Amino acid sequence: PAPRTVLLTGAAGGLGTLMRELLPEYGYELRLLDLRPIEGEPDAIVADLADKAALREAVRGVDAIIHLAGISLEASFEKILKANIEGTYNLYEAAHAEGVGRIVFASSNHAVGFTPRPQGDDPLIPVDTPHRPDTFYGLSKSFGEDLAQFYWDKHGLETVSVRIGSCFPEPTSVRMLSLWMSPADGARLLHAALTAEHVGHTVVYGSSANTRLWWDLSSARALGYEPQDDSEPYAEKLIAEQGELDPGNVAHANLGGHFVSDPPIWPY
Ligand code: NAI
Ligand code: 15L
Repeated sequence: PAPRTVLLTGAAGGLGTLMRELLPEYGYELRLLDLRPIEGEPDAIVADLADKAALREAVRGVDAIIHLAGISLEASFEKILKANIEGTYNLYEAAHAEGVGRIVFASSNHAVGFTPRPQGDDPLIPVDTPHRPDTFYGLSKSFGEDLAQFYWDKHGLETVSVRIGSCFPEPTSVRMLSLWMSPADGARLLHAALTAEHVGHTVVYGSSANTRLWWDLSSARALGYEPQDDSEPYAEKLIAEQGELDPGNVAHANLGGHFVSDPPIWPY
């Protein structure tokens, strides 16, 4: 049966807020969790991923989990270790202990951020390209994907790891023209990841059907994902403002963009 009750971790964040609005239309009942309280959501669980007892209780009885919580930019290894590496492990342990069947894991393009972006007639980046994290942050996403593979092989806990590009209401850079995932397509992809049968551990790229796509969406489409959006209408204005990407600039040459050289730092 299709999952109905879904735990959404990181529900107070940017993506969590967008998905809280869009996913109920697909019939899900969301249980929300975040480190921070969420205005207008008194039932949301306020807990740290470090709190194993709180996680056990939070996952109890849900059909699936969408795991967005964690540090979403670059930070010290110690911070990343606590929130993203140990935190994701704690969540998987809780899910396994409570018999939750599936997790959709918010991985990132930064797990493979040092992969050169395609230029000219180069092929799209395949989903089985080797991990090439561009930051400690990206390294934690590579770890999360391996953790997901391990819990599938060892315990039969399924995961779809979504290497999200840039999911924001609009693309705001020339790089994002290639990586943008509209919020509506984000909800479509999460819905596909929750409902496709027999996913084992599947890795997919998360973006809209952008004209300037850099990566191969076929494993996402195989889940039933049919993206409806394309960043191209934003291209003319962004390129006029920012110029075309310069292949000689290291911050433009790889999938991870400026994360490879000058990553944005987590402010907390
Ligand atoms: P965000 O930073 O806005 O939200 C992350 C949320 O996680 C925050 O509300 C924060 O309070 C919570 N959090 C952090 N540490 C926690 C902990 N120890 N315990 C409980 N909650 C904790 O990030 P955003 O943009 O919403 O991203 C969500 C997820 O998707 C992240 O895992 C991020 O790495 C991933 N992602 C997002 C992309 C995007 O375009 N928005 C692109 C690629 C990956
Ligand atoms: C990410 O992984 C970040 O969480 C998000 O804030 C964006 O910076 C995105 O990658 C990106 O590469 O644009």
